[in-house]
Amino acid sequence: MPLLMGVVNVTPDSFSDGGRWSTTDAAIAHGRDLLADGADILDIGGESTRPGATRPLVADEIGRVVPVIRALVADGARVSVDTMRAEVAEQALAAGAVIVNDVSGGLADPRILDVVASSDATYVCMHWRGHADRMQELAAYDGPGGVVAGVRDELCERVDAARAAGVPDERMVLDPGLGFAKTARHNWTLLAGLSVLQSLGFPLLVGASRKSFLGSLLADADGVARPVDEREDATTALTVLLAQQRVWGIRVHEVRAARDALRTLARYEEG
Ligand code: PMM
Repeated sequence: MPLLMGVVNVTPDSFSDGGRWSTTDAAIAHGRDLLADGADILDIGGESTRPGATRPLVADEIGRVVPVIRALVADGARVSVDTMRAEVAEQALAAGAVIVNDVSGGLADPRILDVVASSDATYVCMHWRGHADRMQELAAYDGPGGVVAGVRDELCERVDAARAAGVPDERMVLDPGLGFAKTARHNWTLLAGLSVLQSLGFPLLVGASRKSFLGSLLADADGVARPVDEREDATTALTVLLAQQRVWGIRVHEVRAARDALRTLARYEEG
């Protein structure tokens, strides 16, 4: 079964849980709840990547994530840092994080690849085309093979960059980056074409939890999107489908529902 990565956004403005865990104490308590719910990994982030978000100062991002990482590592958690910045990754690794989850795949701050290379950390390399303030303008995939081939080819370029910096293949995980420079239709096409990305030979992480393509799928009769906190059942359905595709990891906000779904699937597969 895939690993469950529970999200701890230490941010005032994330789309999915904006502000609920923005203090150090609230974030640590939330991380502990996610562990109790069955998270394998806690993904701690201090920068919101919602469309249109403004970037925090580096020092503020470090101040948000490092104390939370330190406390949860001390509890025995396997911690990932969700950052695009080399300096934040460096401090997070020093605080005990063992995974660098870089939603920019090394494009936002190429030095992050050197930081990963000189550590033992796993590198999650996500498909990305630009910062939140302009990513929706970049959602066009006109080449042959459409979005699936486009994402595959651009991920391969990022893998080459990571290799060139010295990150070994065994420490890389790829992520299609649902919602990042992608329309709802692109996200569905990528989900249906995951096997193409899997054929690259790297483990895959997928983050679909609560994203807006689920809100539009579940829109009401007037076309009003289903609110973020009412997309959990659709998220859980995708958790089961992704587990059946044998992805390496699934990034979710509600770990208990995802864990229940994986336990059910595992028992079903046993027969
Ligand atoms: N999505 C978000 C943030 N970080 N990291 C990875 N690897 N994959 C994702 O799909 C991803 C991510 C945005 O969602 P959030 O605001 O709920 O954290």
